[in-house]
Parts: sequence; structure tokens; C-alpha cells
Amino acid sequence: MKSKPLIFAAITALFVCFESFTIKAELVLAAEFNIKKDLLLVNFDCKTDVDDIHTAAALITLMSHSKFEKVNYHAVAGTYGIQEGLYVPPNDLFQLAFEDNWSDADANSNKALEQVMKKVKKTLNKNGDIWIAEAGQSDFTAKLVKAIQAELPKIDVSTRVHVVQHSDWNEKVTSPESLKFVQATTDYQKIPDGNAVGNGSPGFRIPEYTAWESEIKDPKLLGIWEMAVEIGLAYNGKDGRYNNEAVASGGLDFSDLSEVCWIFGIQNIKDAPQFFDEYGQ
Ligand SMILES: [Ca+2]
Ligand SMILES: [Ca+2]
Repeated sequence: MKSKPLIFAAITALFVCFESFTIKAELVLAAEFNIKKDLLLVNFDCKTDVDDIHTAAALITLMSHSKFEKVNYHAVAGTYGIQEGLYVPPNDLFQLAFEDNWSDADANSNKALEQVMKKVKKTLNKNGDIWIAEAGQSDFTAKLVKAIQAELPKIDVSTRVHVVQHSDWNEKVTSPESLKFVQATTDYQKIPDGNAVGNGSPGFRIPEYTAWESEIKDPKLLGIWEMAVEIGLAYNGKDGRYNNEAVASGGLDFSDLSEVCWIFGIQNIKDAPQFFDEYGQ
């Protein structure tokens, strides 16, 4: 009878081993982004909603986490479509958060395209894929795809360029030709809206939420969040810009990060508190 606990222990060990193998296999399957060779592009319109500003802080928070610190990423500001209204200048924040990893399409769209193409070419030539999270419209992506087709005609854009969009409004204010073109040429994925909780993608819009102040311990990240919240409050609803009620109430809106979570296979995050709990540091 002495061997009974041993057998039990062996079975338990086997079960634990099998279970952790299953979890790992699921993670690999869910995350199609290949950290070793792919490029993540995050396109921010910054017009006129201030939520992109919070999304930028959330993006660098995620990219600073040990799980994602090796990700090759690049942010582009000013990738707006045909919407009316004023821009929310993100330059100080983007410089602090992303340092060299961003381009300013608002100041000079062609120069931004050139800078992005340099990274895109390098990635595609080394067999990596391009993943684009649209924090706004797809007009800049349309330009980018045309440049890829012209400069790298052998690349199959429909399997190598993945575009993720979560918002009906972003699609509506992309110029119709650009939207049609991007949808027809790339691997275009429409996901559930990141402004709502419980719809299949994370919901990162939360009124009256200030707990990030204690969740973020890293001084640099804390400074970035403080600046993002300050810019958000300064420009929200100002001079005819969209009035984001979550931001106005002292909360956060980084809804566009739901696309980045989708790309990395971490779309099981429910909401902002869970995001800070797991990835705040
Ligand atoms: Ca946006
Ligand atoms: Ca939003």
C-alpha cells in the first residue's frame, strides 16, 4: 500500500505537466505575431478624440513588459482620414514614450511613409509579417500598401500584411477608396469594438478611473501616464473636438489597444483594471 501515494504523485505530476503543455500550446496558437521577425505598426489619427493619447501610454506600458520588450514596433501619428475637426498634438508624449520608434505623418506624411517603409522592407525581406493596429482610419495604410506593391512587387500583401480595425466610425471616416483598397488587398480583420466590455475583445474605456496611479510603479511609465492624462484633459472637447465622456469624468480610454491585444493573442483581458493588474509595473 506504500506505493499508493507515489502513484498518486506521479499521476498528479503527469497531469500538471500535460496541463501546462496545453496552456503553452494555446498561447502559441493564439498569438500569430512572431516576436522574432514580425513588425507591429500602430497608426494613430489623433483627430479629434483624445483616446489615442491614452492608447499611446498603454502601448508603451505593454511594450515595456518583459513578455513584449523584444517586439519590433513603430508608432505613426497623424494617420487620419476624412473627418473634420482639430488634431490633438501628441508629439511631446510620443517623443517621451517611443523615442525613435515613431513617425509624424501629420507634419509630413511622405517623410513618415519613407521612414515606415524602411522598417517594413527590412521586415518583409527577412520573411517577417507586418501587423497594423489602426487606432484610427486606414488612409495611411492604403499609402503604405501602394508603396509595398510598387517597391516589393513579389510580396503577397494579402498574406503578409495584417490590418486590425475595431471601430465602425474609423471605417466610416476613412476615404471610401482607401478603405475598399485596404480591405481588398490586405489580411483585413474587423474585431469587436474596444470601447465596450464583454464583447469578445478587451474593453478599455472606463469612466472615473484613477487606480493606474498606484498600479504603475516604474517612474518613466508613470511620467508617461501623467502626461497622457494631462494632454487628454487639456484637449478633450476643446475647440469643437469630440467630448470623450470617460476622459471628462476623470477616467481613461485606451480602446484602440484592444487591437494590439488581439495581435498578441491576449484578447482575453477583460478591461482596464485587469490590464493594469497584469501589465502595469
Ligand atoms: Ca483614434
Ligand atoms: Ca474610444
